[in-house]
Amino acid sequence: MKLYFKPGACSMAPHIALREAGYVFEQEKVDLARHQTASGEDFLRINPKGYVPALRLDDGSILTECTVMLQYIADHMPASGLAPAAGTMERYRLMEWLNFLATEVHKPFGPFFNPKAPQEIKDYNLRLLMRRLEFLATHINGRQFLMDDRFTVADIYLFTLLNWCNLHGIDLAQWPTLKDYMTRIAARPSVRETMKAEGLIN
Ligand SMILES: N[C@@H](CCC(=O)N[C@@H](CS)C(=O)NCC(=O)O)C(=O)O
Repeated sequence: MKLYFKPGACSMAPHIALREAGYVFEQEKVDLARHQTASGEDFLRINPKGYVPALRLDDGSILTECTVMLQYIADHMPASGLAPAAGTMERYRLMEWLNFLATEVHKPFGPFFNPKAPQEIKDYNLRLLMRRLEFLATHINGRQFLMDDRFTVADIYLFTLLNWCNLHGIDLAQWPTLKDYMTRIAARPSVRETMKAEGLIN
């Protein structure tokens, strides 16, 4: 298996999940502006959508989309416990979280990474994100993880997204439950190893 990633981007979620689940895998950095991998491959031939993450499976095929990849990673290492079994109500709850994170938290961050995005769009999205973060802080209050005491791929995804708050001047200290949640997850060996491998921490 091989993960195509950009340091600190949403590809950090499958990266953490691969380590958390105990996979042996390869990884290759992508220069998204040039659509080129570190070894010089044309990334558009790997993922014509042009974005990370992309996961090359052992049969050579490519899987894209964070939420799907996270479930694939969890399902193929069931002992990791990173996702409840398919078909159970808990699994639908997990998918509910993953979909919420992808559409209501991940995407509104988009304009903040684009220097050409109009300020009105950034202001609008910031207000939206503040509401989502408020909701998440209330939900996590009194819980260890999104799904109570079960650590899942949804927590890995949320950690990856909340990590962007620092970059865009959103101070998580205003939600102590979110700040504590981030500290708890950042301390996991898989998270530290991933952030080291991506050059984000020493
Ligand atoms: N729908 C995709 C979105 C992935 C995405 O937004 N990737 C960003 C990094 S966080 C990216 O590669 N952006 C570059 C681009 O779209 O050209 C997913 O959920 O995996």
